[in-house]
Amino acid sequence: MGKIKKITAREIINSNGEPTIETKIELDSGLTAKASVPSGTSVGSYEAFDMRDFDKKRFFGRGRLRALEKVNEIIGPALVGREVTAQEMIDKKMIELDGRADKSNLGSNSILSVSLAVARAAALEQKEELYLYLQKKYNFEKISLPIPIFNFFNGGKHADTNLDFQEFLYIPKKKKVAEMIRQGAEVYQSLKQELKMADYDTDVGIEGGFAPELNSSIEALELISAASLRAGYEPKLDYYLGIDVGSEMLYDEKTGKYVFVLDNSYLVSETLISLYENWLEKYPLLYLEDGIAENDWPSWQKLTEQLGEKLLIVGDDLFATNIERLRLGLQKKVANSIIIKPNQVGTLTETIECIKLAQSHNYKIIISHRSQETNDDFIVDLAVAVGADYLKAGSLSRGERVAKYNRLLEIGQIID
Ligand code: 2PG
Ligand code: MG
Repeated sequence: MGKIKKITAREIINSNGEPTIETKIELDSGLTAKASVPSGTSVGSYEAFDMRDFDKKRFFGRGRLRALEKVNEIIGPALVGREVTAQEMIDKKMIELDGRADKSNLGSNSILSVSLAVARAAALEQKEELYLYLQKKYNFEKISLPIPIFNFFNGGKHADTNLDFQEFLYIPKKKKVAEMIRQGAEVYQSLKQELKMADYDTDVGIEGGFAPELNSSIEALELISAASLRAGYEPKLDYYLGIDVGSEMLYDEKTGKYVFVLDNSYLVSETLISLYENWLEKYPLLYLEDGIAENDWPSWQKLTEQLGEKLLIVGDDLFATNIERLRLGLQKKVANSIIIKPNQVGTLTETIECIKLAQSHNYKIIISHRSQETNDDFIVDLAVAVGADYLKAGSLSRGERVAKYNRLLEIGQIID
C-alpha cells in the first residue's frame, strides 16, 4: 500500500495566459502523480473560493503563490504518511483544515489540486486506469462513455464578439465515441467554411468555438444547422443543439430584465422562457443551461414546468456542484440535469456526493470543463467512472479542449 511521502505545488500557465497550480504527490513506493486545476470566467456566486494573490506586481494580482504556499506548507505536511487510497479521509482532513464553507482559507484550487492528484496516485498504486479505480471505489453501477457536447460559438464573457449567449452547443446522437468526435470535427470544419463563405471572422474564443460578429443570436443556430447539413448530418436524426445562456451575466437586477444587446431585446423571465419555447419549435434543441439567473427560483420552476418534458433543463451557476444548492433545487422541483465541475466545490469526495444525489433523482449528469483550462484530463475519467450522460469540454480546437476529447477517444478505444 502506498503512503504519501511528499506533496508539492507550483505555478503553471493556464489557457488564459494566467497562472494556476499544479500539484505533485510522491508516494513512499516511488510512484508520483500530478493534477492541475482550471478556473471559470463566468463564475457563479455559490462556487467555492478560487485563491489568487493580492500582489498587483505579479500577473496583475492573479498569481498563485498564496495557493501553492497553502499546499506546500499546510496541506502537504498534514497529509504526509496517510494511505493514498483514503480519499474520503484526506478530503475530510482538508475541509477541516480550511474550516470555511467556501474554502476561502486554503482555496478550493489548492485543495482540489491535492484531491485529484491523490486519486491519480491511488489509481497508479492500484495499477488501474483512473476511470476504473474511481468507478469501483465509489460503487458506481457501471462505466460508460458520455456523449460529448461541442461548443461551436463562444459569446458572452468568453469571446470578444457581439454574441450575448455564452455558448452555442452541438450534440451528436449517441453512437461510438470515435464516430461522435469525428462528426463534431467534421461539422467544426464545415462551420469554418460556412463562416468564410459569409465573410465572417473565423477566430475562436476561449473555449475554441468561433467568435464572429453576427447579425442576430439565431444566426448562430442557423449557421451550425447549415454546417451540419453540409457535412452530411441531419437534425434530430444525427444531432441536437444546445445553449448555455450564461444568463446570470445578462440579468439586470435593477430592472429584472435580461439584456440581449445584439437582438435589441430586454426580456423579463416569462418572455425569455417563451423565446426558448419558440426556438424549440424551430430548431432541434435538446439542451438549455442556465436559462434563468441563479437566484430566481420561481422562474426556474416555471421554466422546468413549461419545458422540462421536452428539454434538458441544466443548472450550472444554479447548483455550483454544491449539494446544499442541489437539495434546494430538488425541493423546489427545478431543472432535470446538472453541470458538475469539481472546482466549483473543491474536493473529489464532495463532487461524487453531488453526482450521487443527482443520479438518485434521475437528473442527467454533465461533467464539464472550465473556460480557463489546463491540459489535465481528469474530468474525462470522472465522466466515464460515474456513467455521466454528457461531457462538455469545449470545441474541437485549442489544445486544452482537445486534450479532453483525445482522452475520451483513448478510453473509447479500450471499452467502446
Ligand atoms: C460554463 C463554463 C464552461 P466558465 O459556464 O459552463 O463552459 O464557463 O468556466 O467561464 O464558468
Ligand atoms: Mg455554464
